[in-house]
Amino acid sequence: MNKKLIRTSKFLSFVLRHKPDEVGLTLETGGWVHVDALIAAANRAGVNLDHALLREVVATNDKKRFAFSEDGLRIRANQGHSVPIDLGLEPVVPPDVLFHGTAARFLDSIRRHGLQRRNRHHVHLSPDAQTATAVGKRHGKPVVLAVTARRMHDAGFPFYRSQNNVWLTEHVAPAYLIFPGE
Ligand code: HQG
Repeated sequence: MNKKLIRTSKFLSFVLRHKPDEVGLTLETGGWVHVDALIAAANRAGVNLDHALLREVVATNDKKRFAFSEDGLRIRANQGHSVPIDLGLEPVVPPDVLFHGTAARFLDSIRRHGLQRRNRHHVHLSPDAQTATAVGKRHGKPVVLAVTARRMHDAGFPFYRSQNNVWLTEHVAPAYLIFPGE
């Protein structure tokens, strides 16, 4: 992604995940917003956006963060929200193990409280350790934890998978975490 696309992606994350009201938008059920309303709101806020740029950001986004509705009239973020919306995801059976990338400085707290969703809707889990390492690096010295997801699921905890292959669950208790070296 070039600089312009990254800047636009960050703006879209801000609006579609966290602060739609800052640009005068309200998200519909499922987190959707009309493409035309989004473009108008962006332009009012001094952010250059048109249909072509929006399509390019959605198509080239490194993590496939955004998706258009089937009719192409609406757009939403696939995951990562802090605003209370229901993505309408169906529970799915996870693989035996999923991964969570975090920073070394959070480990003591995670050992005590498990993985908490913090200000997002869900705890975010990765399908592979490599992706988890990249997620952890955003916070500091990366550490990858394994989550015994299937065992958790079988104990009654639902898992969801976003359209861009991020695994989501409410909370991961310490009993379902494997720390490096264990
Ligand atoms: C940590 C990005 C202390 C948790 C990524 C994480 C992901 C605790 C941080 C998505 C804790 C929250 C989400 C506890 C959890 N004590 N720290 N008990 N429980 N934490 O950014 O998972 O680029 O909200 O380990 O790729 O890092 O935005 O979550 O370090 O998919 O599309 O609290 O965001 O995607 O940080 O990242 P975040 P995350 P995007």
